[in-house]
Amino acid sequence: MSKKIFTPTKEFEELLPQDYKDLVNNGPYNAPKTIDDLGSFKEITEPHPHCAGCGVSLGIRLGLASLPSPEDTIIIGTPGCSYFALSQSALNYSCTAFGNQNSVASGLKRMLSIRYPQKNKDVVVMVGDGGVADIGLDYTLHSWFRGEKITTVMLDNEVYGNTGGQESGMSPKGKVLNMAPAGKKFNKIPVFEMAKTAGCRYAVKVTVASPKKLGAAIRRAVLIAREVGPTYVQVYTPCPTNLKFSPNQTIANAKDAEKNFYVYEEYMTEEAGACLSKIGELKEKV
Ligand SMILES: Cc1ncc(C[n+]2csc(CCOP(=O)(O)OP(=O)(O)O)c2C)c(N)n1
Ligand SMILES: [Mg+2]
Repeated sequence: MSKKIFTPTKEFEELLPQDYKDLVNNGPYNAPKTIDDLGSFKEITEPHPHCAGCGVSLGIRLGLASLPSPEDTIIIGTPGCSYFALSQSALNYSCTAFGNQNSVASGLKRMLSIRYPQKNKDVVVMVGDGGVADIGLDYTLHSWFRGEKITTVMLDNEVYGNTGGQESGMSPKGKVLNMAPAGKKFNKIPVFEMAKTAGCRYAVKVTVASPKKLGAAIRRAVLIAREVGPTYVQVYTPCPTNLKFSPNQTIANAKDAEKNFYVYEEYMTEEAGACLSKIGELKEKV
């Protein structure tokens, strides 16, 4: 997509809402931004109806601000809380039936590679933990086995947030939730470890309490997916509503998690590392 597509004709310029004008004049399209630029440009995300202190919406905001080429990115989602922010963002977005996001993303990526062989068209799956670890697990794993050049981002709030609090495969063992009163019977599914063995060339585990690390992870994951193969970013995005903590404790909660069960981890294959070195992406330590 070139900037021409959303630049209004002179006659309509004054009629457009200020938000739109800001996006055209000071948005991230064709002028990539990073986490460091937040606050100085018009972001892709719009006001959305997420709960106060929502970790998922923070993860989305930081993630979208880190895309290397938002104008050439398509986000693939699936039902869940993330839908509400992503569907109102100024990006190409498509919501799939629950769970089949990585199949849709695979087909789309292949089609775009044929249609635009000279261009980078980034396909990024951005969905909840239930979407990846439960109903979509087989589709997700198979897209990794097949080596599809897509990025998968899991927004892990450890619950089915959108449907009122059922347990997810990513809920911790013993967790009591609104609709899991007896407590979860088994451990968090090790999707991060599975990503490595299933063929992801790059995988990161990070929380919303480390925006720079999160931003670098998304950027690197997208760049590696372009050149090398599937990539995975698992983001801890705690949910005050369902995990029952005060909305002003989201970052503190995530910081705490970083010290015990959500320790930052970055994995990359040799080929992925070589790809990042070649484009100068490994210079900055994160
Ligand atoms: C095929 C199908 N099954 C079930 C649902 C109902 N459903 C919508 S969102 C959701 C849970 C989403 O949980 P998660 O992926 O963790 O996202 P969150 O809402 O927590 O961000 C479920 C079960 C659906 N929409 N479609
Ligand atoms: Mg969830």
